[in-house]
Amino acid sequence: PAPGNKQVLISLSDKKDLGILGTGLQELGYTIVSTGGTATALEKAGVSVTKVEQLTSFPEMLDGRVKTLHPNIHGGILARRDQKHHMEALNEHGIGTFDIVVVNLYPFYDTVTSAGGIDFENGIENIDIGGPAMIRAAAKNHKDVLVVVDSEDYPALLEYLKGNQDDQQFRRKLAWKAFQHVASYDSAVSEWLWKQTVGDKFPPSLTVPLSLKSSLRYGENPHQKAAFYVDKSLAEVNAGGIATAIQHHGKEMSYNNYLDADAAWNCVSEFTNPTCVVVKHTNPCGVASRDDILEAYRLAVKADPVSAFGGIVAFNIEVDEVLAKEIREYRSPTDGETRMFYEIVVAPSYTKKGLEILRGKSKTLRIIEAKKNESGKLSLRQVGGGWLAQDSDDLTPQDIQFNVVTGKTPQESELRDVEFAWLCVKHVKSNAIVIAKNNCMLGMGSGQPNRLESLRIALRKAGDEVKGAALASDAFFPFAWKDAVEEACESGVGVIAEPGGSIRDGDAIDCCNKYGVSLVFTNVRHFRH
Ligand code: 93A
Repeated sequence: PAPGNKQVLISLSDKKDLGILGTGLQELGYTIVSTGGTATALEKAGVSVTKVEQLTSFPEMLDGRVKTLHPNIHGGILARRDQKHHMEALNEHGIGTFDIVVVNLYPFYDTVTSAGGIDFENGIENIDIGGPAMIRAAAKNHKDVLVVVDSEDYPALLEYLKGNQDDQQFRRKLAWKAFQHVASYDSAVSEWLWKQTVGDKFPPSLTVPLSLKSSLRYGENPHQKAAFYVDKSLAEVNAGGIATAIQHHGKEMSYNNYLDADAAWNCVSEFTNPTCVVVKHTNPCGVASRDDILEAYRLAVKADPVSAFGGIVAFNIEVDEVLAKEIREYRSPTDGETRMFYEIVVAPSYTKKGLEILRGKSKTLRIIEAKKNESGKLSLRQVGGGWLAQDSDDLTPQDIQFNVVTGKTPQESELRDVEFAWLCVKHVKSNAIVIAKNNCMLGMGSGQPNRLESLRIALRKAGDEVKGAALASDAFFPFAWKDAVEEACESGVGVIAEPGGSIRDGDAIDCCNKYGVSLVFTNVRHFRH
């Protein structure tokens, strides 16, 4: 272009808002250079375009593999405006500079994860080479080249161009975003290639692309800074889970809120019947399933009203007007007066009226709508200097054989209680004991360094209701078997479920036989550290 002429390079797979961008740039006097499909789309929108081929004097070749990979393009992006010899080199070869580069990449992730999948060759063809090259070049030279990879930034770009100030912060932010875009793209390609090599087998290739969702007010404690990142690959396909949940109302979610909401949502999602789970400090302290969700809610709170106060309430069914009223009005079973107070309500959906009523409960109550987590996801935890990876604990009671090992066989209803208690205990921090009856958790003990202590806490919480209930233990009773199993039997439970596998299993069986309690071995354990 003639000296002083401003030039922009646009090459987009996702052509959202392209017309607005093209028109805006044309009005600002930019010459627009584009690749095949983008040029066609711009012309359709009434914007005049110079085709890349006109600049390169080369046709798009090798089925489009080589379109923009040419010195006439990359020279115009990469030349340092403050270096005389760079500018002289451009002049010598008749290359014009680019002031703006707008590119987004072949939709690789969507394509390889599309329903039915695609074959290997097709996957390979969807790896964008020229696009990342332009984005990286522009981001490197962001001091003089604005780089845009996200259509949401078009308005800000046009605003910026209308002003006369050169804001280097704005340019740097765009460059940061550009490298994030390319990095997450390359992660997706590399993970896909890894899967093509080893299948879905463990260990996975761990290049999880994270993007900052929000800064949090503070971490676990007010003196700790904190932020929340989402797994970009999952967010892009709008997968379930707390990270992609919608907040309808209330105070901003805190670090601890996310942890607790996640725990509550994961637990309640396990159940198929209408269920309410109350969580405090990541442990379910009340769980109940009933055909009538109002009753389930009341029972879940009643299991431990003291802990439920200020807790998180989660449902696996829609919150309607009636349920919302109950949540708003329900008074603490401890004094029958104080209205229950919660940090968060989580549910898969809300009716309009239900939402309205909950909004009226308090200004701060966080109302969260979440989609069910997909199974088979990777779970990551940080330790000093590294990460531990495991696949998620997706076992359901249907996957488990409940083997009766005592003379006494549990009744049908006791077996159902065992299954219910087993589902609950999976979500309680180890050492974990859960006592349940008639689809309702009566007591739980969590996080104690010995199982006996957890047992005693659970028994105390269950009180007199323990008689004939089912008791589940997330792992077998070890050396203190005598104390623990005997105390459980003496309390009056009807059936005990535990994984078995201890060298003292025989003693546990003898003890249960002596008390006429049924013992069921599950052969799997559910540690949660
Ligand atoms: O095939 S490529 O790897 N080689 C290139 O030279 C090239 N130049 C642009 N991919 C290339 N692109 C990509 O084409 C861009 O990243 C963009 O996603 C897409 C736009 O193509 P079109 O304008 O023909 O729709």
